[in-house]
Amino acid sequence: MERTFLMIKPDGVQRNLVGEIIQRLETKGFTLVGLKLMSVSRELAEQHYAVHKDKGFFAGLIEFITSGPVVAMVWEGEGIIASARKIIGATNPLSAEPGTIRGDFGVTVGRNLIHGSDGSDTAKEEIKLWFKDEELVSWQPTINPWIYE
Ligand code: ABT
Ligand code: MG
Repeated sequence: MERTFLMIKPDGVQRNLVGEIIQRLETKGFTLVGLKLMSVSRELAEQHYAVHKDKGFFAGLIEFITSGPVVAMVWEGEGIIASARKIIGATNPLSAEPGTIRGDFGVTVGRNLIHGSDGSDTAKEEIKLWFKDEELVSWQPTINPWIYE
């Protein structure tokens, strides 16, 4: 079973999309193993987006991510890293397919609603950056035999 880090950004929280977004992942069949509403310190935001530190949009991105509460989550499931990226949709919401979160609810790249880890190394790093071990719950939903053969 694979795990990924997903974070509903401040725009998703402000627009009351928390329930909608969680529902899409739940009904897909994925399992929530960590969840917290939190404000993001500048330090955490800069660590999370360190790969973009030399980009022109970095300062604005840090301002945005620290501007209001986010919902940090760890989800589990087979192939979840790539699958969650598909459910989320393309980085630029105008290019994201309808049916994806960004395609259905977003308009601009700087307000694209949700983050998802982009590979197994970044998923591990991001889970460690955002969650303590004891904040994650390992459990086997009883519905799983109806989701996985
Ligand atoms: P994240 O899931 O937030 O990492 O987005 P994604 O992986 O789809 O896209 P990347 B390239 O990692 O973008 C990170 C954040 O930077 C914002 N951004 C990106 C801009 O504001 N302008 C740009 O030109 C680009 C390329 C979008 C992402 N987050 N927000 N908000
Ligand atoms: Mg990214």
